[in-house]
Amino acid sequence: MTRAGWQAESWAALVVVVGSSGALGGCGGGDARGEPPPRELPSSCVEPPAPAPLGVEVVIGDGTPESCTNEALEEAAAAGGDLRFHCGGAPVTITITREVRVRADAIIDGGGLVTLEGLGRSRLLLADSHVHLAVRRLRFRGGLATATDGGWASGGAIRGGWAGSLDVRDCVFEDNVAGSSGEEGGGALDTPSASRMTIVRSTFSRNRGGLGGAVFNMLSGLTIIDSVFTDNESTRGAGGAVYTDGASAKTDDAVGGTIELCGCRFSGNVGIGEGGAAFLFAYSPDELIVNQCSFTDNEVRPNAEGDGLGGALRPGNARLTLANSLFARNHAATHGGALWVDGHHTSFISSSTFVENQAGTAGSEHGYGGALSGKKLVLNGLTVVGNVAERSGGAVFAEDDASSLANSLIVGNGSNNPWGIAQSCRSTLRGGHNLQWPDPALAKGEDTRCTSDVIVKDPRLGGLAANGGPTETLALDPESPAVDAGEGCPALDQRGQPRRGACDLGAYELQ
Ligand SMILES: [Ca+2]
Repeated sequence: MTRAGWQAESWAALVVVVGSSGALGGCGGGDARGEPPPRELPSSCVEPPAPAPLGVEVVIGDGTPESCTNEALEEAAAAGGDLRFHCGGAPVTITITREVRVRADAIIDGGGLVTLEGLGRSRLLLADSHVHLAVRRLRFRGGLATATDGGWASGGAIRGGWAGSLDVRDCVFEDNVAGSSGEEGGGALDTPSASRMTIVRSTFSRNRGGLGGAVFNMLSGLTIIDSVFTDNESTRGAGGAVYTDGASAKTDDAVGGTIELCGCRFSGNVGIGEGGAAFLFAYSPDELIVNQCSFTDNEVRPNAEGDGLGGALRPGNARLTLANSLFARNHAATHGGALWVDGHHTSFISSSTFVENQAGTAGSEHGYGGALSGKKLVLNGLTVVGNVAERSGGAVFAEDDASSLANSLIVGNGSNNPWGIAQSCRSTLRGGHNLQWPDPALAKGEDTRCTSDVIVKDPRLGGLAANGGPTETLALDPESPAVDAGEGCPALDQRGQPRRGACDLGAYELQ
């Protein structure tokens, strides 16, 4: 692993998030001691501008399906330009038995009619160093990464070029495979270092990679917008669908990059060790941003050491701003049923819903944080319902005294330890304006209050449902004690609706 950031980490520079609810003003709690407040995330996903046409039009094929061949595509890709296909009006499949080398900047547009099919024998596209490659309206299927020129067997469908860029829009990736050894992966896509990967409105299904079942991104900026990841699997390690290791070319300088996911759907992905859906590792001052995403039914299985951390998400080693997202029914073999974070930097998590996630397996001695586990957690405006930890902290397992919880609903969470303690929270957190139910005093061993001032009442919540906005939420009954009980909530609720009067507890504002 390229983990230079571990050494570069200066504990002295780490800022502890201080204070009671008073420090949690604005959008989730800035820090009086100098840490900037969390990023303001946009209320709808912003698509990055597409690369401009290169001005050299290249047509592949003469109008017949037979003319659209591996060789014809190779010839066009070697010279680059604005490549399009002329293969007749019907969908066409081009079998790729020898990977297509993209040797100059290219925009390859399949027009929604072209499938590149590797039959499980060959990678589909490989870009040279410094090449800027864009693909549009293409389907990539059955690619297998091969170690070309001694390079890594990463990126089963496409391997981007070092110090170049890879821009993917309106594409489909199915059943691509990569990563036979070591630090290889990205069943569909791989970006080597000093590059940038952009993915918009694309779908990834059943891809498998050693690390990162679908996407592997090394020391490069990454933006994924409005894309869907279903049933991808990492076969040797972290990141069932997405794996990142750094967002900028160097890990030990002051230049940071960004890894951003917005409007994405992760469902049924399986990872090993860390991050059932996504392993987002970076090096501060890199930043991690997750907005308006849903993570449902993802799973992280144990690695050789027995760890399975973050059923959906395992961010790490950089500041995280996560908002307006849903985590439902994810499962971690050990800790953090939905999310586990190492706590080297602050994680701001707001206006999000965590439902029925699970940490640990019945009968196991592991299982901390049914929904959330980690350090330096700044939690504001969460609805955390029906999560289960096998050992401790059915809702939140905070490993430190710096984490805080505000304006949140902690309802019906449980822990299966024999003492009846820590059903919802491992410890009493900083912060205020929370509701906890059922009454912690009625637990067998007397449960911990998540914050000292919790309201203990039935919150009268609805079930998980489409209540407007990009992700599902749990609605509040107008008679709920959560209505107007908050202070200093994020400006918008999970759906993007404004607060009405005093803010309501949880991720949903009654309108
Ligand atoms: Ca209100």
